[in-house]
Amino acid sequence: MKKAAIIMGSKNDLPKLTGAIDTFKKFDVPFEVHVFSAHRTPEAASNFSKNARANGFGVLIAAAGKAAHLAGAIAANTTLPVIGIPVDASGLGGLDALLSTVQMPSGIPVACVGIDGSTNAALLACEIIAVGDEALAKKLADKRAADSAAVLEADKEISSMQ
Ligand code: RP5
Repeated sequence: MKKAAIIMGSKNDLPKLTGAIDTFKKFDVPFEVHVFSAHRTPEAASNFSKNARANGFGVLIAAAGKAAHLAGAIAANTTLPVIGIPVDASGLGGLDALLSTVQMPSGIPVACVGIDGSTNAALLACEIIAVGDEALAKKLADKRAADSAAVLEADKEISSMQ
């Protein structure tokens, strides 16, 4: 199976990424976690990205806050799918990072999830890997079914209170 990477711009972003880490563990998707900054360690970020396909990765997640250019910088150096997570790391509530991540100029795509949306980023990464992996696709479908059942159960419980 192809690996996923979670790359964060600062170790201070790590608390926002537990949802992604837990999701990869839950679905048994192999992953690595790294800290590379687009502005503090541009060469390390670029080297990782340039070599990611040869190193067995199938999808890269890049999480950053403030003027968040990490996902774009990673995407510039690979044709692997890149998912950006805008992190709330400033007094602007993450809107700064959201706009920086989502508004990539045409030609270098970055798929952007919601602010601090690390669980969805990992689920999307799993779905990308599952395009070529039936067993993983089945696990994802089972999760959807379990989520649906939980909502139907909640409806029963809440509606019976009235
Ligand atoms: C971004 O700037 C990082 O992704 C982080 O969210 C933010 C602040 O970084 P630190 O100054 O806390 O390291 O590059």
